[in-house]
Amino acid sequence: MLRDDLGQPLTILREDYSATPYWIDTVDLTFDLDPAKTRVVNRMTLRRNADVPAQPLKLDGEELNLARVLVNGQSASFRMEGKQLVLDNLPAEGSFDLEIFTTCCPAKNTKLMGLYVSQDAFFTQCEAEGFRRITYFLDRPDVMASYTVTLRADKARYPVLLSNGNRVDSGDLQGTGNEGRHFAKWVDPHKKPCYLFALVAGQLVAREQRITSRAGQEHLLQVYVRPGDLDKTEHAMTSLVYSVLWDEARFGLPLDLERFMIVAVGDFNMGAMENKGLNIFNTKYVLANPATATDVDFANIESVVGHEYFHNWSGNRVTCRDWFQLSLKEGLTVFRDQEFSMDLAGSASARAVKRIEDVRVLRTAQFPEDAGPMAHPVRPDSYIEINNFYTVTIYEKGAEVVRMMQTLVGREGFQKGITLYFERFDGQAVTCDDFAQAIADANPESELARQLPQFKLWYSQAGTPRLRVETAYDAQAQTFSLTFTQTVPDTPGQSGKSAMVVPVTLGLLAADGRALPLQQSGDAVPVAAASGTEQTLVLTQARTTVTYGGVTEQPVPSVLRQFSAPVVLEADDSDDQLLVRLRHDSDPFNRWEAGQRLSLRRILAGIAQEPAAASADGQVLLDAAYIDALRQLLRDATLDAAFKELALTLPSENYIAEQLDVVDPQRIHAVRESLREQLAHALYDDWLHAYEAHHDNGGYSPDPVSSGRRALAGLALGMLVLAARRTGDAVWPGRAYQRFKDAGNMTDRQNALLALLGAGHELAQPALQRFHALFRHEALVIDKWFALQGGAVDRQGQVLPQVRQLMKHADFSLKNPNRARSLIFSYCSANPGAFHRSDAAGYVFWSEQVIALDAINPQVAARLARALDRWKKLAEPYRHAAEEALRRVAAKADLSNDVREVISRALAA
Ligand code: B3K
Ligand code: ZN
Repeated sequence: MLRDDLGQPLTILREDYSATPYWIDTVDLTFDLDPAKTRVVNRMTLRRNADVPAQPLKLDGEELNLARVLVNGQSASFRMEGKQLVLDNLPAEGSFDLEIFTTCCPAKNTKLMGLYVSQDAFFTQCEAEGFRRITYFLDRPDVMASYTVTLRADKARYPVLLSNGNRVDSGDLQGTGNEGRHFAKWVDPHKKPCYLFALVAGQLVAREQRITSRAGQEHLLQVYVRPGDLDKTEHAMTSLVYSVLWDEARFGLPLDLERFMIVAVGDFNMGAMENKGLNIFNTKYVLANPATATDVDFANIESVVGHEYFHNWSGNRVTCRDWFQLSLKEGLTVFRDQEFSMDLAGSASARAVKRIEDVRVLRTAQFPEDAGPMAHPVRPDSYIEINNFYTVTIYEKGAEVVRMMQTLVGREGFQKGITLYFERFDGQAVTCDDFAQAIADANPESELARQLPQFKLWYSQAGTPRLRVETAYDAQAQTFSLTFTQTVPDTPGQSGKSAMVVPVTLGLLAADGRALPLQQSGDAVPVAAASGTEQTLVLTQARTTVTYGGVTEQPVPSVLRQFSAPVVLEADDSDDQLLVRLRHDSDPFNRWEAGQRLSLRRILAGIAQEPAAASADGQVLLDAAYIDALRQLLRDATLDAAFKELALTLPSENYIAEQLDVVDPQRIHAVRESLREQLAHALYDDWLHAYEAHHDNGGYSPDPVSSGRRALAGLALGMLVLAARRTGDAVWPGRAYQRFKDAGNMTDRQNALLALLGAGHELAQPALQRFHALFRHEALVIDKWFALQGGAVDRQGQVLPQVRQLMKHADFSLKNPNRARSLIFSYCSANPGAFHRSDAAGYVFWSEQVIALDAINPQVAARLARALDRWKKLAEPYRHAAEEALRRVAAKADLSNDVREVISRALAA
């Protein structure tokens, strides 16, 4: 077991939760901002929590220099217990004042937690436990206080001084020693946990917009950026305005502040942070114009702006009792931002595209996590470093759990549940159980209410359930039955699991694609929702059979429509059945899924072939039926381009790897590439047609229709350039290069460059050079430039040497998380064909970078450490080499807890 300096176990257990021994009612902070030595005076009023036995006050602190402690104005004695500041003999009755004087050094704060400097401005990041790096405090989310904050700093260097809430005073400082200095005083009208505290100070400019809510309330919205970036703030502001309107319209949740600010910062550990009234964002999720940002960037900005804004209710007004409940706010808020983007997308097809994209993330990132050494329940039972648990399980699987609740109670019922949840818990710090109970209580007649204890297994059981479906058609009796068998796999620390509540939306198709009516016969399986031709069954048993009567012909089942539950569906659909669904399924998600299954089947067959039997590059023979179906889809004038692009994109290498017990990443890469190349040739005329029909997009707009057209044109161009590899044709590479040069927006430009890179064409190099020259002053575009190279298709093992070379580039820095991610993560985590080298050099590189990053920024290092999570599944020689690399990192003496936890779990599992 891992222990701290005092010999205490490092593992924090959910079952050890106990209420806080003290409440902090008010906090008055004064900052004298100086990069080298910032002085913080923290004046608090506290009182004992009468519900728990009297005990000393233990305040958390980290990397602080403590100068003085006063209790009720008198200097007080204190002691240190490890990192905690301990005060005994505090007044037993009533409130008392506590003043703490500390200093810290923001300039040296490379962890980017607490108060730090980025490009000569001050920023904070407190979630989860960064506030203790600013002052001594009860750093836990269930302690909520009213904050007053005074910022004092040099006026010329830090003209803008921001904190949460409303600015109540500002001006120049008087007196000797204060020449050229000014101050601003902020009061936050809402109580909050300290993880939502924020301050910003620096040279910033703002785009502003005033809006009036439905209730007639006026609000000022501001997006702060560095001077020179204002021309990239329009989309973020528009997204913010839509977010405010949407939350009020869909959930009746209004903005509760006069002023709502977003500030962009170039050095940031994650995407963004929902500090009350003062959201701090990675520049990547704020700055965009058509020349610098892709459609994906525009869509991400909309989601992240929405996400952080929605936290204002789901997270800030009602927060988490403890960090084990993280998904209470994150799962719910991801669900809300997904719904927001879908509602904005408009058409049914655009909604489905968003759903497919979300499921793709879940299956390529969360399913592997749930099957690996870091698997944990949506509500974990233990952790060493909470920052390691901001995971796809907490976020994306957590969102699926909320989505299943909505499916079980219906959209209106869910709305009622949300209203009850906020009524019941406003201003409190609560648990996942509280949330589920509120949704159920608002819908007492629902399947959710009936099955609530079992439903909550989604919070406690880790691992992705597998749902097997077997079907039988009785032509004489005209019945069709489906038998579902459910198993939940063992995960580290959890075995022998129970059956879960699984909502399964399904329909039956005739061979010509007609939807068949659904009438259950025999013992009925509960249904959460039904139309004549679609039902949502609620499975609760390890084995369930449902039988439909009056089925006059052998049907094609379409099961798990809209991906109604986060499970692995195992079905033995024939190719013919999948082809019917690919042509006709009325559910776009399952239509797409049918295509993915057909492709996956061919890829897996290619992988299973003896390498010698297949041609050298893992050639898979493609059948005419499959090719024809894809051709029809590509030519179908009734389908949206965005959907076609998704349907014609092969499953990712990571997703393919998940289907296999033993993974040979090179083989997966070779077979997938071979299939891609064959599709490029077999559908050549169709790609040509698609490109011609979609490549001219007129003026730029990031809406779903035009971005879909660009996506399809990009895919088609990639295929045409790829086809030229074998034919030696110079026309398409030349056209791609030309398009790269002339592109009117970043999406088209990057797609053209990717087409050249994907085909390994010699024009990729001059294009990359030109790209750098054009955008050398745009940090976010330079990130793309690094990412394109770290993620490039590896044809001669050239990618790793190139990555090593790029680390020496003047623009590279390990200290900037975006830059580190753009090059190193793109290579180690997103380029399996280049990373898994038989000479182990990729893993050696990984271990070096994990160690180097850990000394700078443990949170970022721990993310990179996860690139080898699934090493046990690797075939030799990869497996052995990966283990060695993990052991090399583990052997390092002074690893952070962050990296130690990830590596030791990987080696233990
Ligand atoms: N709540 C923050 C994430 C904080 C991560 C701390 N390591 C952003 C978000 O989920 O909205
Ligand atoms: Zn969040």
